[in-house]
Amino acid sequence: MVSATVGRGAVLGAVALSLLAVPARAATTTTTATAAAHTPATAALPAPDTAGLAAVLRATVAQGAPGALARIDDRNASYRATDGFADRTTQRPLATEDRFRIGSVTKTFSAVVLLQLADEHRLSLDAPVDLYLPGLLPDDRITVRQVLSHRSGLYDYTNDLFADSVSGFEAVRNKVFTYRELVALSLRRPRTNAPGAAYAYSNTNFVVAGLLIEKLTGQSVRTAYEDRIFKPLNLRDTFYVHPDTAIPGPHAHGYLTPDRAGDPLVDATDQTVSWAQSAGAIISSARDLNTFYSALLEGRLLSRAQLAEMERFTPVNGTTAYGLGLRRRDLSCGMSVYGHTGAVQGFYTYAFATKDGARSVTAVANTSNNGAVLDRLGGVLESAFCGKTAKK
Ligand code: REY
Repeated sequence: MVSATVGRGAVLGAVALSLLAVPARAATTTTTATAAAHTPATAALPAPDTAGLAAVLRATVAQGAPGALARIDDRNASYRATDGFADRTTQRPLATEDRFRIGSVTKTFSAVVLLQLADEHRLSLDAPVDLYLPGLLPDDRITVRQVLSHRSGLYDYTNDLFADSVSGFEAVRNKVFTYRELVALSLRRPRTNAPGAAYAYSNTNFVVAGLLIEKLTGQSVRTAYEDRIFKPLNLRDTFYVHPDTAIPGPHAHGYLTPDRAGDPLVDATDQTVSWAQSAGAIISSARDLNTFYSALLEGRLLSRAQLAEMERFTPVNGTTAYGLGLRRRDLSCGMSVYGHTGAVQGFYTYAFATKDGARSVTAVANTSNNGAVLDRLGGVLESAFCGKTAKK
């Protein structure tokens, strides 16, 4: 079902009302749009392409995701769409309110905590990590900034853990690692580059970030996230439960796609995510991630100076750049959006917002290890920010 409401919850009209029959999965697509009665602050932005959004989710499910959801928030407006199932066993349809594992979107939260500490003059971005954590890393030239921008050269130990996706996952799903154990896994391998020399995405960097947070605050990362971000922004769907294995409250199940074509999906919902922790273990919802990125980009979490540091980007490829725990994606309509992607067993997430934070989108598919699903889901950014002008 695709429907729209305009005004603060008042149903004024249906923009595009249709029933999508998907007999094979008996799933529905629901788009609910709540647009502001007054001129939106993002007047320069085209209206989101809600039909395109529903089509992207349908295509994502067609590629093998049990379900997919998207939520766009545009100041007073909210557009929501879902397709497919939250749970393949009960066949409960996915809801836009469902909680999920956000994977590496966690990295922005970790970077925010460290940049707040920089605001408080308790951390210097250009100081070596060694100043705060003596002897942790074998190269005392590696700086905090290099770690947060994936330019440290620290090898990503998850390449080794998940060389075989299913057996690798099963081997760690109930494990509890210390941060230092994860760093030690990385240090068994040579560095990928000299400090600062190149961008190379590595979870090890944000494990080091977690250690820095704990060292500098004297608190667990959980307390730091809660006190500095979850509570001030009233993120009621957002949790850091490590080493607990369950997602609290209503949530999507996540299904890991095996490497061998034809093998059944693996329900990966319950796990410690200890292999990622401050690099990827937060649980949240689409509403909360939109609130988070809007607040961040509107300057409500960091000083202007630290936000500017976060937004100093290193090119990654033709359409992506990386700041400090923050990605930039350059869209076909010429606009750039800011946020992060996440991949944890069972869940792919995109969470991005405009530079001024006025419009944000979060999209989730409840499978992973499926490149076609990830590619399709990324189309949500074009629908959300480029509107109908998006290249298809
Ligand atoms: C870990 C493996 C991917 C996921 C990763 N995630 O680094 C971080 C992120 C937290 O960027 C797994 N892939 C999958 C494999 C590949 O097992 N053999 O896709 O579920 O979010």
